[in-house]
Amino acid sequence: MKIGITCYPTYGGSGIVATELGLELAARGHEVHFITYANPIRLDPGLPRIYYHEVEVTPYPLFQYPPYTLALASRMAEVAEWNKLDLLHVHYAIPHSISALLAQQMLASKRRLPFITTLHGTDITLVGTDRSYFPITQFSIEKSDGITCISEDLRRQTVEVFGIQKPIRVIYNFVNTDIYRPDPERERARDYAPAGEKILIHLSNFRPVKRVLDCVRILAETRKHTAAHLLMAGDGPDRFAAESLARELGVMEHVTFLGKQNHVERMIPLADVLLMPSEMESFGLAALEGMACGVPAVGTRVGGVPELITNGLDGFVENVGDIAAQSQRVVELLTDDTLHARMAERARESACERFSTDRIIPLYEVAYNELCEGC
Ligand code: GMT
Repeated sequence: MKIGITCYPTYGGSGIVATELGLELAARGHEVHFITYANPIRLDPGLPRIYYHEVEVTPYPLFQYPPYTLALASRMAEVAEWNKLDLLHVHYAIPHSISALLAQQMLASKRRLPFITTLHGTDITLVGTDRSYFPITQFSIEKSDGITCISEDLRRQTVEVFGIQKPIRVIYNFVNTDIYRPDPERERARDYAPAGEKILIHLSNFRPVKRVLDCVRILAETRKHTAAHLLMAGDGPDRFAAESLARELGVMEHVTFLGKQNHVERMIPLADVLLMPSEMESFGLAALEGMACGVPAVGTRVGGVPELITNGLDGFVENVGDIAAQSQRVVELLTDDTLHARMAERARESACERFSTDRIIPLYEVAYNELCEGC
């Protein structure tokens, strides 16, 4: 098939999922056209059957807000026509679904161009429910020819909050378990923990919803019981506050702020435990990447996380903001080698058995085929 993919190309789970989906589809013989305003971070240009079409948004003194949604719609219609795309697949409803709908209408007299919208979380739970975006989000989801979302919990919320009548298919996020895998050598761990301290890792965009300050608090609590070092991968609005808190709690020398990372698969296997203390997480891709690397997560009982982590089996989930309980789980994992080995093994197994590319990508192919029947 010839598939157009649109996503946010910068750091964020939805863009990562969209990019990796495109790479996997191309590897399976499909032709994939990324239509985005920048090259998606995990996209290696030059791979077979992968094309990248940049969306240019021309500024003009009259435009206080350059109309990206319209520039994207124009580019989608052009790319679809010139490359004879079978469908568009947009990730994150706002504004990508509306652009796809416009592109579809622009081409309507010439050909049918169905589009599928994948909901990722904050497009529904935070941004979509904002008063100014609610009606357009609802409209664009209803107008999508196909709708998928990344957890049962997100489907429930989408139906409850937006009253969507159309079927919403749950397709869980996935991980390439050949790329994300344990590293028994863990050579580079010594760079961060020269005295053999255990390593905690957190990965996110450091937005308030991620509660990155909790990671610093958990480290400080954990260090009262056992030596540990925290790797903070990513960047965003709460980084400065996290650094300040680390100084305040006297643990700054035990935290490394790594900044944005393009190859998290090289960092995660260095860790013993992954921290995901989020306020909300519709899936929790970082935890899945950790599980695939044999790094159990201590996360929170929110959104779709309990669908990913089976509490007590392949990781732990505790209540949001309960630093004592989350630290207690971290300490258990760092001090009980038998527990850690068992959980690390189960985490890897869960990633391979439930969320591998071999299992999940065909579900998207089925959705595409159904969408294009009668094209
Ligand atoms: O978590 C973010 O702030 C980024 C956001 C996105 O859309 O890029 O992530 C959402 O999509 C990810 C990929 O499907 C999910 O793994 C995350 O759980 C989800 N984030 C939230 O629900 C907060």
